[in-house]
Amino acid sequence: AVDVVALGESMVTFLPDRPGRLADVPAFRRGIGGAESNVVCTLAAAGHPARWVSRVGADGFGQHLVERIGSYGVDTGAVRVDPARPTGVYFRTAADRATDAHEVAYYRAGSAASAMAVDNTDLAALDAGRVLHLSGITAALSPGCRELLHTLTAPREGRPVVSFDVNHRPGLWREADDALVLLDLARRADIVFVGTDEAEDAWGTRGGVEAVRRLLPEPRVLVVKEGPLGATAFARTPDGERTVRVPALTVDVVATVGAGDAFAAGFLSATLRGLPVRDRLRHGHLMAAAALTVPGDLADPPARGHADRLAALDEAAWG
Ligand code: KDG
Repeated sequence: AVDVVALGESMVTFLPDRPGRLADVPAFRRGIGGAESNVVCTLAAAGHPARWVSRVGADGFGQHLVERIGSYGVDTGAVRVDPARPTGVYFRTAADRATDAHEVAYYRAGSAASAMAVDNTDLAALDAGRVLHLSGITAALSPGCRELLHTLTAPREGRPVVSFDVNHRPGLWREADDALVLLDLARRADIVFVGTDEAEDAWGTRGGVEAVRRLLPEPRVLVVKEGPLGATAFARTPDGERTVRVPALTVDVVATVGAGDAFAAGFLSATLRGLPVRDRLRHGHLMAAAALTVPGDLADPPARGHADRLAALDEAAWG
């Protein structure tokens, strides 16, 4: 049985090895990116059977994505190859260490993944896990992708637990209303991840984490992240709502890219293992710390037993 299935576009990424303007970069190093595949790669590395569902072009970049993601132990059998559209790629400059300022150039409009739709995607493969992980990036790609997310999040018999990372990417939204679409999807999900900055950007929430919960009372579990400060989980239990906040680990940040995905993977891993809410947040922060200290999207996460020992450190160590 599969623990987690994720749907989303992945891209080959090109990263320079030193800071500077995109206009000045002479050479790039290849990596892979894609918020949802980052989540399942990290989960698979942590020992969870996981699957990635997507669409790639009939090209070397698509082959590379399938091979690299598969090398983490992720099942890629339901990935479709589109004979007519290319695999998306993107370039990212190295972040300024002080401000995290960087440039991103996407080449993904009209990509194979943007053509994902209800009638060309393996819906049975998507429904076969305990958790189905989705993100708001897919909703920005095309009307067909939006309809697919709408179908997958519709209340229905046998629906897996739906995990939704809002992942607001303002640069990708063109023809649809991002605020409305993302709010609707988040309200239909069981577990939602969102940053206070994203919520403010997309929905205009002011007043911190509680304001986000007031806007989004529906999800059984809502995780509101405050970057380096910490994260708060609002979890509905039979005895009422529990609110748990855990500060983030203090790390020397190399690049924030992929940290949110790693956080979601840690949180979901602990959720699948039935750990208490505080430990879910701690595992989220541990995985995020691993991703924050490497330049690209994906880090080698600590092995499960190692992560358990770190998560079990007492309150003092957790700040
Ligand atoms: O979360 C990391 C992603 O943002 C990155 O891998 C690229 O998926 C990506 C996107 O669409 O921004």
